[in-house]
Amino acid sequence: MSVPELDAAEIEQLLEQHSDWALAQGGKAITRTFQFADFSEAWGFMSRVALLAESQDHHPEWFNVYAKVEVTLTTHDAGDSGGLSLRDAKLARAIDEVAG
Ligand code: H2B
Repeated sequence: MSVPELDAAEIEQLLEQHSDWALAQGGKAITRTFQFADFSEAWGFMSRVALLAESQDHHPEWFNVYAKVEVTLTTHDAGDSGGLSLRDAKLARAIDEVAG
């Protein structure tokens, strides 16, 4: 079922509240890169985020190399062909809290 897409003002607000995140995929996603001390810390972060994501039934796209984790959030079910929704804002907030 389709999820409402954020409008331009809501996306602007999201980026203001989560200033470490940037728009990606032509405005249909947000992305943030996390740099940790080592792989163990990066994987610990990913483990915590994975549990949160599963509990929210909303899952990140991510890429990990050693201590770096690139996270992309988008809602596949938003609008006609995917986009940003409140689900992404909620998960971004939770991820920021995990990262501290
Ligand atoms: N994660 C993300 N990032 N976008 C979605 O649209 C999405 C998801 N949809 N996780 C969920 C699961 C959907 O497939 C299930 C059926 O609710």
